[in-house]
Amino acid sequence: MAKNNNDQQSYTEKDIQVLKGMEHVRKRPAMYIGDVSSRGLHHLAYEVVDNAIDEALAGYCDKITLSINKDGSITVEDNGRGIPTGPHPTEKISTLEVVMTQLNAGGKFNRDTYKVSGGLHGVGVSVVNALSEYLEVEVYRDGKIFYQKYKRGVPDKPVKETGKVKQKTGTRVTFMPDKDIFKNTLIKYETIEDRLRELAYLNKDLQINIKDERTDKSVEFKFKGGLVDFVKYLDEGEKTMTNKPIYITGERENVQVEIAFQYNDSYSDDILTFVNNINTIEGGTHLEGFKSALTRTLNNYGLKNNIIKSDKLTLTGDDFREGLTCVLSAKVPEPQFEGQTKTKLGNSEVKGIVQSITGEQLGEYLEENPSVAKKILEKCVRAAEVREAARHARDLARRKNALEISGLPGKLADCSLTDPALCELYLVEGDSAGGSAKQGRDRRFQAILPLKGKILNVEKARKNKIYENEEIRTMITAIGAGIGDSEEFNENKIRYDKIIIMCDADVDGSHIRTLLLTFFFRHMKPIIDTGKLFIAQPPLYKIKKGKSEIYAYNDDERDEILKNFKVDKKSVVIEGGDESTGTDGGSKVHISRFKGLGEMNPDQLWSTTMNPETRTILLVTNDNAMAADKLFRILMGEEVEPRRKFIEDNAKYAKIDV
Ligand code: 28F
Repeated sequence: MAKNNNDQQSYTEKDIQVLKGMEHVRKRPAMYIGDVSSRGLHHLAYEVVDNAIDEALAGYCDKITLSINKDGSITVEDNGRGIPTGPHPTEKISTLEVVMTQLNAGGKFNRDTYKVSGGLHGVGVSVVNALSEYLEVEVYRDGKIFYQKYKRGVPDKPVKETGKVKQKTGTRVTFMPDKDIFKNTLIKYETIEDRLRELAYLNKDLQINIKDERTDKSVEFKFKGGLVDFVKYLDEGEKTMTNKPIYITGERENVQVEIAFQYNDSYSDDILTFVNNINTIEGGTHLEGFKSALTRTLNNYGLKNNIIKSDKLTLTGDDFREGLTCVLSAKVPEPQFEGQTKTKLGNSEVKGIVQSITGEQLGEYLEENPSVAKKILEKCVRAAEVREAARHARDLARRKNALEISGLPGKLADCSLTDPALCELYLVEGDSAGGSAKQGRDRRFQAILPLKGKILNVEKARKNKIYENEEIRTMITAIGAGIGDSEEFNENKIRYDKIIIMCDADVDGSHIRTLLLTFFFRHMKPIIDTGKLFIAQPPLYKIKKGKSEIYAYNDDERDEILKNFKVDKKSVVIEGGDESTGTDGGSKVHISRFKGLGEMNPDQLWSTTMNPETRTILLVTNDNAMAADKLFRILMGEEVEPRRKFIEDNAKYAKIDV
């Protein structure tokens, strides 16, 4: 009797503990999923998919489907073994319930897959459960269907057997993100598609299907070539030097390494790295190992075969990466993630492992394919020659600059404070808007750099052209941290905490914005990675009634304001920049459309677009480096056909002037 009582008591204690866990997740969701913005919301879906991927990595699942349902809920299903449903060895309830409701339950059991510790992934499906209005799980196992439903992480009833199945095994989870937790619960199809495509490339032969029941969009991924297909996809439309990517794979000390790469005739490189299927945007030891082996192996081969003449010039790592497109995927048992966004691999042993595997296999490849090897090496030598010429041009430019007193470009209206943490730099389209911004700003912490006309399209230009370009040089000097990757770019020298692109809200403005984004993405990526790049949001309309003035930032807002003014929309005609009027049975309503930033007077520009108290600025993130890279190539690259297709596909959504 006493024993029973004890059991009863510990069971309730456990219950309370579980409830407390769920409460904590709901109280501090950001601790578990990073944030409650769109990023965190999509992370819920990835978390569920990750569990299915783990089952695939364990070798028991080859198909995963995700659907975004009409009501906004998400269903993920796999054909794995199904989460075990029998009594849990220590918890007295179904293992399924333990997995779904107890924090870190997945981690307690060693599933022998490459689980992710730290970072955002791998928090467990119980976190998704806690942050869902409701969640339903169905397990197909032992010829039976098991079912349980939860509300905000709390089970409705015990796990129940609801039916029978023949042969079928697997797990199916449906969840509805909780509107009390997330600012916006709208799942974006494209975001899901980008990540799941990436996962399908990273896990070859795995079938991943997506269906959006709201729009009937759907796609089915299955890539037999894995990373090789991934690299081909990234280089779609590029002229490449090899007819298929070089593929390297190996395993050492339980670390699996898989790499595919090739060279195209462009001047930028694109290296995507992953650890346990997570995009390591900040790189890390795996990337270091690869770069080091690539440089050494190609350099040795070039010297040995007299393609590199050692007395003439020395090649740098950059020279060996010009035009390189590469995907590197490592599977690491206990990854340590570091860096600003916890996406930099820290495990020191991985460097040597990737380096030796790459060195050996690339060495063999070069010996076996001498004509390809020669082509690659000659390209690297050419890159070095051009780099030398560019350095020469830069030296000249620097000497010219030294003559200026402060070293800062004359066009820059700098702020008076010097602590970078407090300062902002506005990059402004055009001299007239630049003038308004200079007058309207708070000169203590806001610096203004007017940029005239269209800036250079860096996607089409070689490095020396980029350094020679006046507008670009001015930006580099103003920002103060140099240009290029970590070797040449010094994050600590960035002179501003925010760099804000301010362009007109028209087609030209959006083109200039894209050119600037391309520049930052290709040549100052750390600015994006550390969350320092923003886009200003100037208003489109000024609506005036009597003494009150309201600004509208888009057409919907304009209509909303007109509604509040009780103006019959049909009686208002809005044309170009003309002022037009409507009536609500008395005083007139004036609507003016701003043609450009230059049209606003300094006060208006300050109060609508620059005042930190009232403005809205959009943060430029690099959540999906791959998608961004592809987009920039399409929009800014040489190939006309993919660009035309992109514009046609997106004509309804975006106005892009290319
Ligand atoms: C739709 C999302 O979550 N799939 C999953 C499995 C399979 C096993 C498992 C998952 C064992 C005890 C921790 C089955 N048989 N899809 C999914 N498929 N979890 S999640 O085990 C969980 C561990 O608790 C599984 C034998 N071993 C493991």
